[in-house]
Amino acid sequence: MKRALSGIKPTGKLTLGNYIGALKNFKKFQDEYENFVFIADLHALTLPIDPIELRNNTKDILAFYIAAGLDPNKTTIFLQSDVSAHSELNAILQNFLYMGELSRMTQFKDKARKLNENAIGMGLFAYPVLMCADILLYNADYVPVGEDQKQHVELCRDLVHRFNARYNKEVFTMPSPYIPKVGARIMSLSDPTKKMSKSDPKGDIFLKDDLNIVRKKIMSAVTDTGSDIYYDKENKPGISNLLTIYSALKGISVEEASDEFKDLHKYGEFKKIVADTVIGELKPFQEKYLEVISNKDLINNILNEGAKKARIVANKTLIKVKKTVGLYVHE
Ligand code: ATP
Ligand code: LTN
Repeated sequence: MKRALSGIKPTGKLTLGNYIGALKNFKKFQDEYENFVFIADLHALTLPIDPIELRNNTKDILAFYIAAGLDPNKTTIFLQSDVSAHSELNAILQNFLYMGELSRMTQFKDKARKLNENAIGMGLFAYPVLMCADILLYNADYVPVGEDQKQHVELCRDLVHRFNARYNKEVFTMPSPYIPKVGARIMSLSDPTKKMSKSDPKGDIFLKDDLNIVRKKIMSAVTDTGSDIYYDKENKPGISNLLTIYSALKGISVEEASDEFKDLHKYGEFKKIVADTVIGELKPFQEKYLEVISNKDLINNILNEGAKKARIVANKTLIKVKKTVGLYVHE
């Protein structure tokens, strides 16, 4: 059976971009694939973060996973730091990715640019190595992520070629990124030329926002001059972003959405329909989230069971890798 794996790091407040680009797609895999979804808490340490905030974010993500329809009986849901094989494989894989290629990663360049040179941690630089360990431990065939993570999955593919060729056997499975056709890069509502990002939260809709605020944010989203509603990312980035949000939530193409609105010619009316759609999606999601977040036993139970299942799969791969590279594995 094919496998899918993905994760989200528990930094900041999750946005509608995270939901459409990643979270919403995780459950697509749980009926037909062996599905692994984890909370990338070690990755959250790559930039300074308050410990209490990290713990709260971690519980939030778990509750979001369940609210987004992940079923712990079908999907192995776990915490990265609960499975020590991630750190162990990371230590081995560090030797198979190179400084040059890591320093070319867009995410690293973007984040490092905002820091003083003396404050760029090794973990931030080596972020994609740990991400490779995450993916390869589970022999994932598919990795559902938004557009910005594609480069990391591609680097992981390079590593698989390199590693398997070095040892002349198929040690690792080749992963493929699964990028949604619509909504892989949701833009900020206040500046539709910038990504909606939880580390730079301007014009973001947060998944926990009060629904009246969500409506206000959408109604005041920056749009373009004119009154026609059609998809044109270059000349109408604001309207195109709203059309993308609408299409992704409705499960239709942007062409189909443009067709629906071709006779409307009123941005206000259009925004109201988009707001209704987003609120319609977020309302049951938030209700489920509140149910889970208040149930500590449920959270602990899901994480304990998930960790047990994940460790079995991950340790098996780790032993195979250790043997391959010549580490002495004694039974
Ligand atoms: P940060 O800004 O702190 O780097 P982020 O908002 O990009 O955070 P991540 O934790 O890096 O969030 O991303 C979680 C998942 O959400 C990833 O698969 C990422 O590709 C996806 N994602 C993030 N932002 C967007 C967006 N604006 N549109 C679509 N997908 C997104
Ligand atoms: N880098 C990802 C989170 C992440 C991930 C992974 C995603 C860490 N390890 C493995 C898919 C597969 C991000 O969302 N920023």
